[in-house]
Amino acid sequence: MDDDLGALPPKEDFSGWYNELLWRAEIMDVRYPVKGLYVWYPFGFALRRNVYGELRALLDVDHAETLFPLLIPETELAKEGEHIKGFEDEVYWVTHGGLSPLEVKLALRPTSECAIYPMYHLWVRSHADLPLRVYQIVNTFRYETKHTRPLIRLREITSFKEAHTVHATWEDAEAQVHAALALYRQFYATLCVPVIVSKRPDWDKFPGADYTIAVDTIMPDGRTLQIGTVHHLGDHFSKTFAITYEDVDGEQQFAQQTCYGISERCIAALISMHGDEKGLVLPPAVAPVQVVIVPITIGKRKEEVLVAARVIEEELAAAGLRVKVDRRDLRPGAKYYYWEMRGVPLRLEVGPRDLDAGQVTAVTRLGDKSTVPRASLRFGVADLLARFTGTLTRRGEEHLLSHARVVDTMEELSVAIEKGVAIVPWCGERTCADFIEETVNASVLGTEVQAGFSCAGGSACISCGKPGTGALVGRSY
Ligand code: P5A
Ligand code: ZN
Repeated sequence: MDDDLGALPPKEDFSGWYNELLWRAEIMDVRYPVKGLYVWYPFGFALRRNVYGELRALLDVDHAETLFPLLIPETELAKEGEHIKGFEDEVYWVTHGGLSPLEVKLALRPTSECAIYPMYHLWVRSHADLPLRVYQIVNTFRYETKHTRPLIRLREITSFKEAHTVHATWEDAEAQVHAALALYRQFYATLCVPVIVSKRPDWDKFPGADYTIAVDTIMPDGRTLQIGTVHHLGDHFSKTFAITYEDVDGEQQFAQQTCYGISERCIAALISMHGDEKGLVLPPAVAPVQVVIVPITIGKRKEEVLVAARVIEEELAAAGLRVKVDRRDLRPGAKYYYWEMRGVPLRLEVGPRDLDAGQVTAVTRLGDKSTVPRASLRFGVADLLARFTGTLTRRGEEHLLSHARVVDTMEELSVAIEKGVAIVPWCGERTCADFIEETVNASVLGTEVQAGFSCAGGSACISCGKPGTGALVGRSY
């Protein structure tokens, strides 16, 4: 057990903190002998199940879940010119079946457009089939050459949620882009993770898209992490894969498409945003254990305390909470430490004195201590958990605001970028973006920035002085 290892490295040393947290909280085991591939511990997997349960619930309202093959024939993957150009450096190839070379090489999907769209060619017939909204949660493979990191930059993305939609008109597809962004906002609100939404510059859009809108968050060290993207594909893929429908007048039309994806980076963001030097801090909505009960059994009323703990457990479980009594033969302090590392939002302590007073002692993962009357425990616990969620949301927003600055000179930008992101006026020209990027060693991430602060607009481009609008600049993972 990780009993007396003490605190984690300070969060200021983000990489050190993150790596040690992942194994001490039993999220990921990084010892698998292939670079960029990691193993989910059962506790991490329980967290993953809850997080993806929230995502599924949001999608299931008007999307259908499906499952496509992992292997894509080279002939299909190569069809859309921009798409293959964007991914060719990153594809893993299957070239043999046993000892025999394959006639057509097979790619491990880096994403599934070229697996799904040949089938959409068969599925989409008439305007009555539209809109079509399908998603799958699968593993995908990308031979990443940048520094790999668990949950953040993987060569096997184990939890790639990809949605693929088909529409009659470009405007319908655009409405879907906005619906997908609203869905992602709602998902991240459930995780209490604040986001910045912006439109990626043209040279940074998804290969084969008309445009890309990205969802970013700000990590503890001020660097951004792209935690979701929504792409308007226009008719690029429908022309390549002949996805056509018969319109109301009996004419054949090319369909308009979107796709959007989220990976386990959502879990990296969740962990990094809320955790502290004692370990994970998890929002109740996704915590594998929401309430842990620690019986204080010193003295001779041990049996009575254990019975009371069991009754409380049953009562809270019946109310739908994920609750656990820690009956292990350990000091209470060791148990506190153990569950704090695993991010349990609420700890209930039940001892002889609590029994006599008709109460339970409650301590949140952020250290707020109170007593809850035994008679109304269910409601007291629900209230504490709801407040806890509110506190995480507020702390997250404060983090975002304190790491974002609206500035309009290069000098201010170079100061702001050391702490986090900045919004600067930019004219939209690539040469100016290149100049900004070189000067402050950061990236122009996007435009039309939507976040919890107002952005610069209508002022002079900080590079050339021509009229500009607000662009998000930051250093990203
Ligand atoms: C959208 C879904 C796509 O692949 N096709 C289907 C589209 N978009 S994307 O931007 O390339 O990827 C979607 C999101 O996945 C995350 N991501 C990664 N996560 C971990 N490791 C990686 N190597 C990795 N690559 C991409 C990003 O959050 C991205 O926004
Ligand atoms: Zn300019």
